Amino acid sequence: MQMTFRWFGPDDDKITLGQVRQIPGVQGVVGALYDVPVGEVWPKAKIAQLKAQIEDAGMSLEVIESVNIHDDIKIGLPSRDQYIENYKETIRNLSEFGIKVICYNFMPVFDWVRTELARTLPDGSTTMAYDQSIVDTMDPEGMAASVEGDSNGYVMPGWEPERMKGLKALFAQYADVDEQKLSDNLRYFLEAIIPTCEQYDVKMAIHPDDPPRPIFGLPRIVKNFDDLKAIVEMVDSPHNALTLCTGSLGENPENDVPALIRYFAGRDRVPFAHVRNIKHLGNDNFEEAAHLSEMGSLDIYEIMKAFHDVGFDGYIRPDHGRMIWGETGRPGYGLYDRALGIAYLNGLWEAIDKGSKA
Ligand code: CS2
Ligand code: MN
Repeated sequence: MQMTFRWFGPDDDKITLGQVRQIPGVQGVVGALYDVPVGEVWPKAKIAQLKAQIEDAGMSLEVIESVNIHDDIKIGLPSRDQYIENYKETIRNLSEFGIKVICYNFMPVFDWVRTELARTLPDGSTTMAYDQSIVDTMDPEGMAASVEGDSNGYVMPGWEPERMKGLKALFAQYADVDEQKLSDNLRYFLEAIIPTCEQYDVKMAIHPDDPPRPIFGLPRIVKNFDDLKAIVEMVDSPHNALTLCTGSLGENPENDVPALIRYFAGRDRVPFAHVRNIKHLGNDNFEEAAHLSEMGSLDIYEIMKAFHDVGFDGYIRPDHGRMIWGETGRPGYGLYDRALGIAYLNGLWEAIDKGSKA
């Protein structure tokens, strides 16, 4: 496995590449261009600049999270063909700079959803949490306002205020998009782009829905084993792959995360993994926990063992962390707790690896 760390760029992240470089075992940075509007081609000059910044700091850029998908592709509008052509050009441009994996999601309208971005835990740290009963009483506008108000001034990817202004119109466009239609539109997209991915050796890695269930009446098609299996079978190629996010999938207690890893990583369909722990609170509610198994509901040892047993050699990163030691910053993306997560994941991996050879 190759340990990586997500970084939001010099203007949008308090954490410096110099700090990232000092986390033991981090070789790669997971990056993106945040100033290219969704649907437009990523310019080579900007990709080159990002890559140079990261390499100057002694690390590499091989994973992009995310090249987002324009809603017209998800809705299936005639304009999707132009957006798909743009996407292919972005894939070609990224491949020129050595990018191996593109993480993306296919969630309508919103990216991940939380009802609190800073819930205080008994130890005084803060974490992100989800309460289904709040979502049930909120409308999408209320949710967008709550995320914006709670994010310490950062724009959360997927929650860009300009997009949120057009929420009503966007919801109207999705009115007749059910799960079947959304899957058909994903298939259309994959059939169009995977030949380009094969030619340029870039793997597309879809991120699961977070939380893995429909919200606000919008369909969700990346929630569980059956969904993931249907997606990898839509186009049977190792370039049509998954971002195995243990937290997103693990938010549903019925998902057996180590079994999902054994199945999909064992079939070479997981080039990129997000590892984090979450704590189930009943009634579909959860909060994000420290990575250590005993702090949450997921068994992180079993998760790392599943990756090791199938010979996982992809990229991995700690996903969200709590805010600890007085750190302030982008919710979920502080330095300290994610660095602790990396130390723990590396420790588990070393023990599993040496144990397997003893
Ligand atoms: C990420 C997602 O911050 C997060 O929760 O895991 O936002 C992820 O980057 C996207 O869903 C992938 O497109
Ligand atoms: Mn994730």
